[in-house]
Amino acid sequence: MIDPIILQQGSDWRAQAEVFDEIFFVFLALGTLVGTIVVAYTLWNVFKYRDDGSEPKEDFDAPIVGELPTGQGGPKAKKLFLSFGLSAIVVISLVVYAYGLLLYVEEGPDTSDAGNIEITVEGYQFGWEYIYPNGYSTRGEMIVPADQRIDLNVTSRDVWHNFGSSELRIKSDAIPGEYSSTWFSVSSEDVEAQGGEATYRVECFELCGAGHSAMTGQITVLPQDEWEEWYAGTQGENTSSVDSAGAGNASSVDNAVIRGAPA
Ligand SMILES: [Cu+2]
Repeated sequence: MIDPIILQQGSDWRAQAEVFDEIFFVFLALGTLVGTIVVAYTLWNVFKYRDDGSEPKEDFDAPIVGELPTGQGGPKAKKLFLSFGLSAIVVISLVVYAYGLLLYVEEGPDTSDAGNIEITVEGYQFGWEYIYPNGYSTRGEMIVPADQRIDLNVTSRDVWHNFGSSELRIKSDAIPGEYSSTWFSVSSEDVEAQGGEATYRVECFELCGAGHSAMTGQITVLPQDEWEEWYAGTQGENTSSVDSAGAGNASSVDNAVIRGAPA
């Protein structure tokens, strides 16, 4: 439960995917543990209090609708309050813990000194255009550096879309005239693990028309120095008409040439 506070202050911040994986694991582990205890205790009681015909019928302590089962002298009531108490502690702890982590996911780590990179993501029927801080734009493929917080401002130029990458655990509405923001980061270890260039699939998560299923893209993460080199090469290119479809297509071609792969 101290985790979220450490996360927001420390420089050793984590990717959204790690945070979500941790929440998933904690809920899965606790759910399994509590479920096992409850089912085992129930089965044990079913066995212990089975009707073997030895108890006289007049002593039968039947539960009464609307009344707490106090039993004789109260030991059953104690158990009841104990189980309520434990459940409350577990539930409240989980709420506080998960909410703290989700606040971190919303806000993101404070890396203002490192100079965050802000990219505008514009959805259209049917594809994605990424506009970099210098005005350069690419289609289909977003190219970003490792170890850096990437801020995305997601919008659309026609209908409602939804920009997301399952692997990076990011997902954000793309609505015409509005900007919704999200962030992500990929560590250089992950880039290293994928052979010096990490790629993540991008999809549209809002049924937006006939080409919706083909509305995919890619996020490519390069080591910092390689990215800087690439980014320096985009300076002055395609800065005037990022909104025009023709220029966008041209940039996509340029991009394919530079990257040596189809965008
Ligand atoms: Cu779409």
